[in-house]
Amino acid sequence: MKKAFRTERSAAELYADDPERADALVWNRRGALKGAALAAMGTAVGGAISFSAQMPEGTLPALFTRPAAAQGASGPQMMRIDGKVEMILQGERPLVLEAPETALDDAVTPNDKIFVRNNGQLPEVASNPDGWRVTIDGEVNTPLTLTVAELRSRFQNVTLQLQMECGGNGRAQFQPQTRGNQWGNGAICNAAWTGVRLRDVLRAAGVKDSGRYTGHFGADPHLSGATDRAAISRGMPVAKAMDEDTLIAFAVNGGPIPHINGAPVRMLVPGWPGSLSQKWFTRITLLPQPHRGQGMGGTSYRMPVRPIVPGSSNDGADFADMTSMPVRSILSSHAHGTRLAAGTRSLDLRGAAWAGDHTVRAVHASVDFGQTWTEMRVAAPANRHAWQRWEGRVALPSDGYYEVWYRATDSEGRMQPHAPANWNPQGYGANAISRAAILVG
Ligand SMILES: Nc1nc2c(c(=O)[nH]1)N[C@H]1C(S)=C(S)[C@@H](COP(=O)(O)O)O[C@H]1N2
Ligand SMILES: [Mo]
Repeated sequence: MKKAFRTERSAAELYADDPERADALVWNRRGALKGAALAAMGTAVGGAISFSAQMPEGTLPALFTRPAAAQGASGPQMMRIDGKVEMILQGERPLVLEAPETALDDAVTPNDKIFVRNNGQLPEVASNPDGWRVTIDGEVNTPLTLTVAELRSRFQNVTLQLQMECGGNGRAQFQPQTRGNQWGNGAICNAAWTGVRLRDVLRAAGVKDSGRYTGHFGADPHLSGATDRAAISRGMPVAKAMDEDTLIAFAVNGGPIPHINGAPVRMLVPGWPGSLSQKWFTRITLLPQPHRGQGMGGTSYRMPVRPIVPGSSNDGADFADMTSMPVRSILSSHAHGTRLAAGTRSLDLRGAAWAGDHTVRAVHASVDFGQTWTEMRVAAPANRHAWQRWEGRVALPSDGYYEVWYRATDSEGRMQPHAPANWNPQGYGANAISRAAILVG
């Protein structure tokens, strides 16, 4: 049986009260966690730390560094809106809601568990969804304006499970903290989207040789209400637009798209930053050079090519646009901070993993601070660009405090790293191994 528990204090509280004592507690004299310090740490996390001898030097228990929902007031702020399960509130204006990892326990993400990332205001609900118009213009032979009904009837309809992940997913891992929503791993969904292939529509318009990049537009007003500014307007190289999995979607999970997730029609650019997947989609333009819309250039959705000093300022001029998202995994069977009955000696774990345009080759879990790793079973993706479910069992030798560490390896052999790499001002690409605290007894 799972039950919430409270820790006595968080690392932040410890440090705020008495930094010297906190340091002594956490680091001891030689920088290793042992003896009295270990006992005190165990008290603080609510149970003796199992495998403490394996804890890498300088590692703090995950329950200190990342408060759990089960810790009540010190945990993340939750919010429930119509049509969604209870989500982690990342921002109210614009509204941004993250799915808790345990909400992502379905192979196909239901509508009420699709995260929300708005940059502007919500547009009005379309009174006639089928009559909503989408324009294709710019470097094309025949500019087109098509209604949703025409899109549906003129082009082949396809249904695919597709990852849609915010470019900043995992941002909370970065130290120093970067600007933007402090996402955990929950800015991801894998719903079944129905629509037409963008490439079929682009071919109907006839992309000229000069049409090398796209620019995307939507109907949501800018947060300020200014009518000459877009809430967000991103674009990509035409090759990604021509990928057979890049869709103009008018349905999700067999029904209409929820308004907050982009109804009546949105783009789906799987495996690349979610910001490309224009909601309330109205127009795509073909360009000879990269689009200069809101969210393009500078440090937006761009990463350093050569690492920069963490915390330094940078105009991003030398950065490169993000393309395929890095490998990441979630644990959906057990929430961080779960307490299990005394005597529990094994855990059946499950979750999902994905790797942008690539696939996931392996997922491993460790309950001894990374000393030994158990290989999980990883299912094949339902289709290209779908996430992959994983499951497996780990043994727990005694009662106490554990951390489940979980990490995926992509088809290119790249593994989630031990710490987020390539710090950048807007906090993209943090995909370090995740740690979920579990208390037995
Ligand atoms: N029109 C429009 N499209 C948009 C956005 C937006 O604010 N407006 N946000 C983008 C971002 S940053 C992400 S991560 C995804 C989120 O989609 P969701 O809210 O359905 O989860 O939509 C993208 N498309
Ligand atoms: Mo995003």
